[in-house]
Amino acid sequence: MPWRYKSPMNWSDVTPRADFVNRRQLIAGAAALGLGGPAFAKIAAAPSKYSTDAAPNSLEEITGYNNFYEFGTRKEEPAVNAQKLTTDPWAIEIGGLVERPGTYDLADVLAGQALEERIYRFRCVEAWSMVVPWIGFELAGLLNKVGVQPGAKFVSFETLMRPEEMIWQDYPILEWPYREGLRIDEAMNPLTIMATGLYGEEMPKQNGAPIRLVVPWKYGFKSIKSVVRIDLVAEQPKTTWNMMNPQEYGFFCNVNPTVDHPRWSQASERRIGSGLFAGRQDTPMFNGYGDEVAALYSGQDLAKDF
Ligand SMILES: Nc1nc2c(c(=O)[nH]1)N[C@H]1C(S)=C(S)[C@@H](COP(=O)(O)O)O[C@H]1N2
Ligand SMILES: [Mo]
Repeated sequence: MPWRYKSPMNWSDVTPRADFVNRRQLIAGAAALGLGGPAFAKIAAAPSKYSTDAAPNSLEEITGYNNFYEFGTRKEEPAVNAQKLTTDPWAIEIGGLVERPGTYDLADVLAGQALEERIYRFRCVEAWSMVVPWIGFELAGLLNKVGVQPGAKFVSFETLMRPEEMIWQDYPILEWPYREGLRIDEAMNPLTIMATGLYGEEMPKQNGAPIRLVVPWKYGFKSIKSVVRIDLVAEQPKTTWNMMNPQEYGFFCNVNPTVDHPRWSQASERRIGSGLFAGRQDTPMFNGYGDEVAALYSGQDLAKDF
């Protein structure tokens, strides 16, 4: 655990939902009056029925305790090392079995997509969790824009490869670039978003600026950061952690308290931070999103397809 969490924080150090909501209203009000200076939010996003009522973690927690191996393996390293990353200009190459393949500038990727705030539970395979107020849009909107061909059964994603800025890409701690994948029905589920910000502001670099995937019913490592390539493919794509250790990390990686990691239990989780709801709690199936996603896996043995 990083130093930050060794000294207990005060209740006032976290951002309870009520304060957060007030802050958003303040921001909206300031924007309406034309007062929105650079210190205020740049992103307007609609609320969503998919958001949890759980209190979000503080901005400090979300941006200070990260997994982003391109910038180091210790939780406090990305906050420092990722500041080097150049995120403008940014483009995503979209290819494979699509009607309109091409290299899309970030502005083109965002064009026509409705940004929403999605306050999601986020559960890492390492058995810690947070609640994050993401800003993003449904991946389905982007896939429909580029046109999915009938033969496409999976979507694969890749992170930027840039060792000059991503200092750990010079070392073979993972097989670079970081890559992830989803089945097409998972990719099209309305819970699956491409996130461009959090807490009403642009995505912090350590959280995967300028655009990253968020799949809230799967372990956090599926939510690939700083995406530069998306391919629609017919076969199940290679994914980083599965390539690294297929015994420990499957392709699906659905949050499942009944299937333990070979080296630790997945039955419970440690909520990061020291807010009212911090501490250990039971992990729900599909991270609590079963109503939305359980049907995707009917007929599958999730102990085998872990
Ligand atoms: N490119 C890339 N994406 C990544 C990772 C990574 O190391 N590199 N780590 C994953 C893991 S293990 C987790 S838990 C989440 C962490 O996201 P957060 O730092 O925004 O909480 O990012 C995921 N996406
Ligand atoms: Mo993770």
